[in-house]
Amino acid sequence: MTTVANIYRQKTFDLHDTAGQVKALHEDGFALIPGVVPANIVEEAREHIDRLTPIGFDRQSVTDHYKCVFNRDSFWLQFIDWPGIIDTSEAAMGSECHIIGQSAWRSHPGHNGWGPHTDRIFFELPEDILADPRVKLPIYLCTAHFYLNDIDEELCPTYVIPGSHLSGTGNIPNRNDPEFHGRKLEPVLCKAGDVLIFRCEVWHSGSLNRTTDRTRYLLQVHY
Ligand SMILES: O=C(O)CCC(=O)C(=O)O
Repeated sequence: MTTVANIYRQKTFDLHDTAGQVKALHEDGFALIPGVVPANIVEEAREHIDRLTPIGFDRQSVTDHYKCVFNRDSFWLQFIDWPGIIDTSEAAMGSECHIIGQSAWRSHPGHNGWGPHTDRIFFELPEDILADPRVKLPIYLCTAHFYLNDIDEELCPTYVIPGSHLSGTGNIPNRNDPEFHGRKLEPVLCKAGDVLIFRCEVWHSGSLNRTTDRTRYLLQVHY
């Protein structure tokens, strides 16, 4: 009998465990969901990214970045309301939540996405208020990362600090190597077809593609 090593460093959730994922968004700031996109669609998505050409604010270099790809090809529409992911989005943000972007990335060898940040802090709050169990910070904005490669530490994983959305601030102290309640940024290692959904206040970062011969393919849906 062979055993498969567990590569996951964070808690993982079943695709249809909407309540568990929403609880994780409130407690950790993110939820990692294995096995969302089947291998054939992962492959097709990579091929579609390879065919994109830059327009407007898109850029191509060591990092290729294409915005709002739902405008380019109906292929991308399926990711907007992917079963399970859209259920969590709507349960977290309300049934009227809608998408505000869909970005496709190719991060080539040498891509350096390091830069711990929040995506948006709508208003700052003292940490002790957010620690009060009577206070539940509403979820206003989330991003889902659809990973289109197996992600190891060499292939520019996304980094997160669990619970850091409860800092109440986007002014991250010691920004290059931050810590929140004793926790540092940790890489999200995962498989092609996995999804990480995270709320905008969580401290997170891209990182360096240390490989010489692999490109990370990523699709983001911003709700
Ligand atoms: O490249 C990544 O994994 C992270 C991207 C990111 O931090 C962002 O788009 O805000």
